[in-house]
Amino acid sequence: MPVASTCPPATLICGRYRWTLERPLLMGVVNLTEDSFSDGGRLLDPERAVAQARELVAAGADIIDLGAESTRPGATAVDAALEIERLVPVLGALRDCGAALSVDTRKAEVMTAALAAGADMINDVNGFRDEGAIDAVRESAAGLCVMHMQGTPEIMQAAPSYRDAVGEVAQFLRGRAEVLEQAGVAPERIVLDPGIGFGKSLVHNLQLLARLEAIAAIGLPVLIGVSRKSMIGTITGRGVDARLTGSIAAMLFAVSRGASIVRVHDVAASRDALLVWQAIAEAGSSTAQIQQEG
Ligand code: HH2
Repeated sequence: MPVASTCPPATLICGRYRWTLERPLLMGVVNLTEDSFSDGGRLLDPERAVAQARELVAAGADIIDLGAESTRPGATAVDAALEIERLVPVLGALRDCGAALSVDTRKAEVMTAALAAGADMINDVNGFRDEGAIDAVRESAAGLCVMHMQGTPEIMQAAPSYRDAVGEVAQFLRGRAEVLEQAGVAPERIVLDPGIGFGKSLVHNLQLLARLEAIAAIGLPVLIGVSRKSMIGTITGRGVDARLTGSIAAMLFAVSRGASIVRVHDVAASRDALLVWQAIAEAGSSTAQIQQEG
């Protein structure tokens, strides 16, 4: 079944959660890794990870994205057993934290374990291309984030190359959504992500953000992760810990071009920025309506 080609579906289903997407959703990042580029090593202790997740929920996160393997450029792979060992206790402790629980993994085995431990969403930077990945998720009710990545984290930033980055990424995402739907996944469970920084140069990242409508036009909700990424560092000259202002600028641009979910490290600041953006955007659309009616 082809995916819809106009507006995103009115609802997004992620396990226990169902959203109507009238406002952008905030996904807060918690990395249970040694080597993530922004918070690696800080949250390996499950108690600290749980406390950090609870803080992000209190600050306004709708979704907590738990990752147990870094996907930063050059990162080394972690085996499935270790990912599961890191994730399962934290999922259990956060089950009633008040936000949907997403697990960032490429491995079918980890997806199965995460779903059994209560995950509401699986976020796959490899677009459910690993063997068994679709079978692991098809019969659940979990939301599925399909991300585009050229290459693998080990080599993806060596020489990213496209004829037409926006067209190729859109084609890939449309194709993966079709494969999932053909496997029996309801479109209301699917989210698409162009994968900023995953096998892309600065120019590719900028083109994808500038023309994000082309991805949104596929007709499924779009997730964007720009928070603290190297594209922000390259443009501003700032280190990882000083990229908040640049990250917020990119996030607001993305929501104005159709992103429905934003993946961020700094939830409190992002929430405030989104609230202000949304108040202005809503006033603009009601003024346009009054003028039309008049
Ligand atoms: N970015 C990262 C990881 N997972 N998932 C989606 N859907 N979109 C993204 O842009 C995305 C992602 C990289 O960020 P982070 O988790 O902070 O770092 P690391 O991969 O080093 O753990």
